[in-house]
Amino acid sequence: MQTLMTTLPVVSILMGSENDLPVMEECTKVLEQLKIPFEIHVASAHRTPKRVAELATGGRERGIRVFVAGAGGAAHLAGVIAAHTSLPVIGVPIDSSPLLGLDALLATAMMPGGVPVATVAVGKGGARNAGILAAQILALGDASLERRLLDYRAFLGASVEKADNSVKAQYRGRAGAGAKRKTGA
Ligand code: AIR
Repeated sequence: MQTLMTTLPVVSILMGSENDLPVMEECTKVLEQLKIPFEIHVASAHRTPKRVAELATGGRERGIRVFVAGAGGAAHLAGVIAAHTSLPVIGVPIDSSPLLGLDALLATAMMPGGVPVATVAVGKGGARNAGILAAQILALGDASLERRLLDYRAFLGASVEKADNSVKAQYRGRAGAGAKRKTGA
């Protein structure tokens, strides 16, 4: 199995506007946590279409293996990237418009047959999942990244258990908390 022994970027993150960064940072945080090198760009399918085409077309040559594209409104960024490369493209719909991301969700997800974009949820949760999904794709050829992903899952599980204990502690001793449901009439 081939291992990613490189510090060159393997994920390319594009966003339609600098205003998308607070959402897309959720993706960069996950990639940093999983030690996956990435590049990051602002490029717009409508405002800088040639730049988007160049970044997408040259991706494979730069060593990129997965694209993550976040955009809001008439969000064509992920789809345009997918039109220019055969590398996997993950689309993050961003809730930056008066339609709160429903427009971006449909524009990103509803690709014509033959040119897929793997679309995640709208907003920060989606951006985070885009990072994890990119890592899962890369981990198919990288056993040590697979281990880091398993550690990440374990960490998620542990934080839910911690939250469970914290909520129970807050309700301990309060009327009704922990009371057994009466059965029968
Ligand atoms: N956008 C930029 N070019 C094409 C699109 N769809 C999106 C950005 C951002 C929204 O338009 O991704 O979410 C508003 O961008 P701005 O720069 O006006 O704040």
